[in-house]
Amino acid sequence: MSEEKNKQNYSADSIQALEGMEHVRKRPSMYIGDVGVRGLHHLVYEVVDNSIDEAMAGHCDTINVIINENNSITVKDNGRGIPVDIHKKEGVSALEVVMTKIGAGGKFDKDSYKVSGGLHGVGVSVVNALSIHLKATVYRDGKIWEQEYERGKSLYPVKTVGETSERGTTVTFLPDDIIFQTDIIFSYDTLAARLRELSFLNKGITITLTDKRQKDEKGEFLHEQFYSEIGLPEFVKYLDGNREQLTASVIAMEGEKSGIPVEVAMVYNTSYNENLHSYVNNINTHEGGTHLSGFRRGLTTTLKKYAETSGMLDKLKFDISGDDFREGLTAIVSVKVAEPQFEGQTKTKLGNKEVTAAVSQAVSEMLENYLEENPADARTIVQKVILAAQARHAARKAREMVQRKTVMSGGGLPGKLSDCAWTEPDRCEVFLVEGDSAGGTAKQGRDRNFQAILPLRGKILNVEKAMQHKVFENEEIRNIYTALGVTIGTEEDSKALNLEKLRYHKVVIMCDADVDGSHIATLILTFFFRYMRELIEEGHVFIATPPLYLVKKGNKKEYAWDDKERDAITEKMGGSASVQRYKGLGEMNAEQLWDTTMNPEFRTLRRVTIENGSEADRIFSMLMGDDVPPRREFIEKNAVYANIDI
Ligand code: 0RA
Repeated sequence: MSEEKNKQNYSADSIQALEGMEHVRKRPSMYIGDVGVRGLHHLVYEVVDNSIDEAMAGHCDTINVIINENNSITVKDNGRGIPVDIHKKEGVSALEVVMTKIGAGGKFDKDSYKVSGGLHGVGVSVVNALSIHLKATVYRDGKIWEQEYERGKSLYPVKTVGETSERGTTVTFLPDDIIFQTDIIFSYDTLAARLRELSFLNKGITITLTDKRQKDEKGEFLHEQFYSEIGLPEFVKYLDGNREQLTASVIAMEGEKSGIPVEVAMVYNTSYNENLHSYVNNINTHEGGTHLSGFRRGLTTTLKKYAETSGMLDKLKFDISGDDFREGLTAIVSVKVAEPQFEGQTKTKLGNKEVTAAVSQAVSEMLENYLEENPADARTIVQKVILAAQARHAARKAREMVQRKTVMSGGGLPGKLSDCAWTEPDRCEVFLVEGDSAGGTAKQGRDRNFQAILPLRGKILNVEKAMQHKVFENEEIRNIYTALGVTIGTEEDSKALNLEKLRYHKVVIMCDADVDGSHIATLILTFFFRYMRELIEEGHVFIATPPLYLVKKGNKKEYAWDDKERDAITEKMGGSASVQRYKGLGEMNAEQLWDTTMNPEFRTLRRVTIENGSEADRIFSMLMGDDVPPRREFIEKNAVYANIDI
């Protein structure tokens, strides 16, 4: 009877398990965010996070990630190996439970401090459910154990397949193309950026990435190793590699406050940009939250106190604001929170109240010590803050002008804007077009009901190198603010955006398909990234893709977006087809521009996303900064048109 009951329980549980796995397949976005490129890469992070947890618990120091030839992924670690003994409650191997039960991960080891975990911390079973095939191999207790699955269902009970003196876990999975609405192709750069970030956030772990799809000149697979001996201070140096440091050393601390592990590293540079990156349990919290507030508070109070007692502020006629302390600052705040509450639009804002004080105290202590021990650096920093405050006063007027103009909607629109007839923002789009002549063509070609055109004059200001007040004084940039209906600024945070009155839900950057055009697109993107980041994060920013060629024969006309396409069309039309290379939008007439680039039925708009905030920051500082060699290298590596995958 008791056996009978057990059986019943077992089958009831396994039905539940099945339902869980089926639910993942029915509603994958609930578990991995989306079923596009981002969700696809998320699968890798989910598996790697399990190995990171094992490393954080002190049982593993090496993680190898391999992109296999068929775009399956292998993640191998040298940890203790997932347990394979029979799980008492489930009646099957613990490995099978971990792999096939939603939310089972980590259940066995309550004592271990499990703080990592992907965006949703859902566990490897989710990856299994979303894979055509997955194989788990465990090296443990002298034996090699194995189990395979198809779309989350085990193909056989866990079995031994050999003996070993090694320890560890290897997982190989091939994502299911029925689930994903994108090709199953992994981006080396995207994975590399995340693995590099993880190695900085978790010092002492060796993480490698190998791409078996690509060989270098020597016939070896593309390969990189990520390892950071000291963690965040190295991360800061890496991020600021293209900027000029104000002080020689990075200010860093690591400690625990109220049971919350806090790590901070920061350095001032000579730029005018603020670069704060924050993490909770290795997850980038790009909406910030309580840990970031704590950092700001600690920074402001400590620096202010130091500046006041030093007497350097005595002649200052105006207040110093929070912003001023962060101009030219690059900082990383990383905390580990046992039960993080994530809030905000993208669930990347930390809500746990107790964290603010912990981080604020940690930062105050670290900074006080640093300032005391490095008086020369301290003076340099305070001088920089004073300069920032002076510039802010100059900027205030400019900013108020932007605000005043933006508030008067309708009448206050820029003269150059050719607005659309409809007024519902979710139906409307605005094209930012380089130059008046292309602007004229776009104006003729558009559907004036829902498409507005804002021509921009030549190269817009490089905001990477400009002081804030210069940015707000710039006419082209002011036109962008007013045309979009976006307002800015509080005293505490002058760049705080208000998107409530956004007049168009699609903001399309339309530039020539050549080197100059991509430079201008990059300048505009840099502006959006530094000053209107939420606009990108909320998915409003797009890049238009005009064709490169027109292939004609008789009255047959076709467009081509690259050389391969051009050759295919030429061949299809049979010899003697004529090929016209578009050098710029200006060479197209209004009808052609509409057909190829503006008509929603046929055009391709590329939505701009930020895959990795810290890497995007580094790339913009490199592309738009003073240093030429790294920029040239990047552009050469990324072929003819720097295709910035941010
Ligand atoms: C729980 C308990 C133990 C190991 C693991 C989890 C583990 C999970 C993963 C996932 C990827 N790599 C991993 N490595 C280890 C072992 C507990 C013990 O041996 O006492």
